[in-house]
Amino acid sequence: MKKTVLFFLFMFLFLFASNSAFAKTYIINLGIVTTPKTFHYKAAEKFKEIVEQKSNGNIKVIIHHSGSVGNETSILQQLQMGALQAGVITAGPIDKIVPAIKAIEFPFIFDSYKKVDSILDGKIGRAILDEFPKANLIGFHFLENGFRNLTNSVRPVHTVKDVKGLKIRVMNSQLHIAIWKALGANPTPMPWPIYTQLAQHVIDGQENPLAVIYQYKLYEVQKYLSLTRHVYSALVFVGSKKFYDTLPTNYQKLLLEAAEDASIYERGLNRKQVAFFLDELKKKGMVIDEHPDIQSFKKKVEPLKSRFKGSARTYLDEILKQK
Ligand code: EAX
Repeated sequence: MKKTVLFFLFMFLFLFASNSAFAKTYIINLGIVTTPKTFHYKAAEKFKEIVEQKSNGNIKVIIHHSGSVGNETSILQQLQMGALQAGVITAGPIDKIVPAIKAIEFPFIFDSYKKVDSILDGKIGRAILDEFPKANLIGFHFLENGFRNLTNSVRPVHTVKDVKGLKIRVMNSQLHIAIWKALGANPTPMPWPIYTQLAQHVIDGQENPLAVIYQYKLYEVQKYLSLTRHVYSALVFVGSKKFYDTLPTNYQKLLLEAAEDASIYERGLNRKQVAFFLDELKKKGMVIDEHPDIQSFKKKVEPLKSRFKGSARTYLDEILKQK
């Protein structure tokens, strides 16, 4: 009799322990480098809300913001090792480990949100996200930082000639360094944030979407803004493959869907406010060139295409073909 009870007890514990989907709880440490004011954070917050609700609290998401767990390059490394489980990361610094993503970072290839969405949510976007596992990462979904614009504290920039010699902070990416070299600047890669370096004139300028320029009060230290919209800056919901592979499939699916919903939500929110940020930056007294001579910029970066190899080249060619 005793033996039977023990047997059932053992079987129960065995089943309970092996059926992790119904017993086990998980923690997702999610890293971002920006503050709670930003769209990166709003997306992370939405993701947390959806994941915790749909998993009945069995998956808990902890958001580490403002670079408290390191810069974007470091977050990516921690995701590869499994020390962090998720992040909302700018495409720029991802290109070192997922080179295919360079295709969407090429200057002046997007002129509308319609094209952005059709590429990023279409076949090419999918193909790029599918290359993340090779780097021990999961590419959950694309969301949005926005079109990047140039600011500086030295002079108004209307044509590419005005860029000459400006010391511009760029993201940690060979492509972004190459772009600004081609434009005639003196590019310096630095991790975000960079307010102090701008205030102390270690650098003359930087480039980011209007939301970031406003939320980080860069108008206090940058007089000139040119609406160059030179690069569409995507963000990516990135996961740790090491962690993801330990999850039961229903939870893997849940994370994918939550990242998608949070991304769509964030893009809508972000796009609605672009005009507001431009207005605010005007009110703050920035000198704004709303129609810089984009053709002069385009000509300088065109030759960079020839440096693109492999899938980055294939995807870039396809993007250029699409209207
Ligand atoms: O996600 O480093 C950067 O310039 C990024 O655009 C951003 O502000 C951080």
